[in-house]
Amino acid sequence: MHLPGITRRDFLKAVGVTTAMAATGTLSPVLYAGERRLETYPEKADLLLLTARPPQLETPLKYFKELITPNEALFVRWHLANIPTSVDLATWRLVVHGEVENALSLTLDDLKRFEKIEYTAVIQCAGNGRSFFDPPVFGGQWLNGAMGNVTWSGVRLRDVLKRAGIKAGAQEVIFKGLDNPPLPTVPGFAKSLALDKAQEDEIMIAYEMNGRELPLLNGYPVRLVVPGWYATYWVKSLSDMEVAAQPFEGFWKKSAYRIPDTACGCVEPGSTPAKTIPITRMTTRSLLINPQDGSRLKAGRPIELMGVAFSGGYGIKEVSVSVNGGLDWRPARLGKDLGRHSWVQWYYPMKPQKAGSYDVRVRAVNSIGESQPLDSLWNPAGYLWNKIERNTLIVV
Ligand SMILES: Nc1nc2c(c(=O)[nH]1)N[C@H]1C(S)=C(S)[C@@H](COP(=O)(O)O)O[C@H]1N2
Ligand SMILES: [Mo]
Repeated sequence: MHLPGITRRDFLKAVGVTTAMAATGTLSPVLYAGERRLETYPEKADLLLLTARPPQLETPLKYFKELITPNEALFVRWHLANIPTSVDLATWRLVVHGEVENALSLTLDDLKRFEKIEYTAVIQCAGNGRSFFDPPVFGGQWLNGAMGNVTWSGVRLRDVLKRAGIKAGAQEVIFKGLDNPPLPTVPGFAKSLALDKAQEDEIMIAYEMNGRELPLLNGYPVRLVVPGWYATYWVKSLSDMEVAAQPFEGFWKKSAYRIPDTACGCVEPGSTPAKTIPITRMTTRSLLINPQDGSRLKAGRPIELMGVAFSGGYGIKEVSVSVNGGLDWRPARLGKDLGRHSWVQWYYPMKPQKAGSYDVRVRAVNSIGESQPLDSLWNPAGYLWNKIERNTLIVV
């Protein structure tokens, strides 16, 4: 929603204060976006706190210097305040029911008997970068830290569905986790995939992140992984899969996580789209990670810029860098290729001779030619952020 007549700073304050009040019932001025506290939660590193109830924690950019984001540093996002605080594997089951020949109730050990698969994939919240939209939009005011690059291992969703035996005429699979709404009137978190998508080779029920069990806040004991698509589909602490004869009409599909049904997924800033569709695949992005925006450098001293680039499942073909505000672009060198769902690190040598302020921009192109816009493409929910960002490096 567009808020006319409110400055960006007022808006961020308003959002933050509301969130803080929801969390604690009191006014806590430290919680507004742009001035966030670093917090340590169980199994997690020093992450930036967006909201405490439900926990929303963002990864500081320094962690993206690594090709793989450590489990402790991966961002956290829950929609509902009643999140699982412990899971007992003796009683935990993953159930499969609905339009199936054999309903299943699987222990974690049962699940681990299916063939194990593994790949590296970017996980990114659909609202990553939302705080940069202008005019501002409602929703979690993420900077760029609602993302990470993780090696996932687990089993194919398809293999589990096959064991259950899908009945003819079934259309979708509906996924639910262990989290519950705080009030019966609030819809529980559930997402669905059409059966043909659900049966793609790569869709995973993951029980490991980077070779270790999932942190509780990231969905222990298992979560769905839908590589290339935004994380809203990556249902955490997955416990219930229902094969349904009808398309799923739950709140999180019908009303939330929708984008304008236009070629760019965007509309005129501040306007309401005529028609919307569910968000799916991630846009192509590239970011400067080191040195960070605003850093000071010494004139005449060579430095290597580095960052990351990724796209929704098509790999990165090239990354170019401009150190003069977009006048000249030169190719960056790409690092190790961990597959089309992973991000790739890019490197670019810079030797600023003159003192002054350098406008540094990065642009990626994926293997099917998708790139990034110069100006932000606006949509009312603040999704798909992938504008070519402006970074300022100050040379002294
Ligand atoms: N059960 C459950 N799964 C969920 C959510 C949730 O609220 N409940 N949020 C989704 C959204 S919108 C995001 S961005 C990711 C966040 O995953 P992470 O906390 O592991 O980073 O989880 C997804 N899966
Ligand atoms: Mo999200």
